[in-house]
Amino acid sequence: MKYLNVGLIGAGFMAKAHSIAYAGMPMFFWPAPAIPVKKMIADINEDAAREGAAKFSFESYTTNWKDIIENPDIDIVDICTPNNNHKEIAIAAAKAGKHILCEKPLAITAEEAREMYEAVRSSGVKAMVAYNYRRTPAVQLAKKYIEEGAIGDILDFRGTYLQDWSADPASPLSWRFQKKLCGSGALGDIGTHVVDMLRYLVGDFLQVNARTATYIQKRPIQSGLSDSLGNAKADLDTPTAPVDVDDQCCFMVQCASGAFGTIEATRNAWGRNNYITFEIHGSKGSIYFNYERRDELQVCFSGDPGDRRGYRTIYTGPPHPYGENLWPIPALGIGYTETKIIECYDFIRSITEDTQPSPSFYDGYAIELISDAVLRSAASRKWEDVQKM
Ligand code: SOE
Repeated sequence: MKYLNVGLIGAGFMAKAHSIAYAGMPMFFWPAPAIPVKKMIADINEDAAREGAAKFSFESYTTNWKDIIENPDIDIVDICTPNNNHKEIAIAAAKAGKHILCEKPLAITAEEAREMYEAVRSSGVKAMVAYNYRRTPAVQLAKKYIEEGAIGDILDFRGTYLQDWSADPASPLSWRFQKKLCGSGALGDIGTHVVDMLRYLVGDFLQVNARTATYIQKRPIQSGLSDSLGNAKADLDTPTAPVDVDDQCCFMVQCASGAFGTIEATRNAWGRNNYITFEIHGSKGSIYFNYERRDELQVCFSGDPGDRRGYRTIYTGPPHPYGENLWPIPALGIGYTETKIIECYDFIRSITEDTQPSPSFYDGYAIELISDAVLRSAASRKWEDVQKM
């Protein structure tokens, strides 16, 4: 059995998701392509690093991420830090010959993403961006329908990612509201998940026309980098500081294929929690997915008899992508963890089979070019081209 040693940087929410995936992957995908070994975890906050090592079962911890890069035993560098740190860590890891799993969005600008993409291309390491939702079996089934031509030529689509954790003005100013740390707000944090899924399903984006809004212009300052995702409420007398990223973004998309669509993302939509949806209309049928009902894919075909035409629901299970390795009965339930376990499996497999992981840093860079075009368009109030790579 092959073993791959993991060094994970950042000990917050995503570290938990990735650590569970490293532990769980071989239990689902047996025989595993390789067993990930949780060697070292890093966090600049020593308490977080120590606690992370204990909680997530890492052999050791450090407050200096460079210890992971310089450790010759480490095979994989897993980047779960705020977005502004991704570039420096990823480039150092690539130069040290480590494979990289990097949380999304890849970078805070397209220019940074380009440098990261070039670093991994010239070093030849495997590098994946953690856009996990495309790995939901129902999304993979949608891809299969599209590739088989079941819904014909894609005409148009709409995608959403709606949450409400930042709708409360008492929700503090974490790194997710500061441009220099995150790059953009709802767009980069959650909109890019939908961009990844739709780019994967309908193809390259050529042009966008966008609007963004910042509804809550100031938020209470929080100490430290840890991120409560709206759960910690500040006192009324806590000093505030400006928010300089979007709370909401909405844009039209013109695809290279001719298909046309809309995408919206907000973290201020009361009542919506992890409302990731897409609906794709083709010349011969339609597909609808809603992550809040992620075991289901709804499909409708023009060839169905007229008196039975309409959306029907398929519950994913063993016959579907990844299904044989997951649970033995359809609709037993795919969760966030399973999407991360599948992501881990595909990433480890790309290393052991020497194949290109997907979404790669190339895809991560392509998504940053789209985000840059969205922000340019929101400022110019005009259609903007997505720059070529
Ligand atoms: C916050 O909006 C967040 O944690 C995102 O950053 C994740 O990528 C998303 O999947 C869950 O919500």
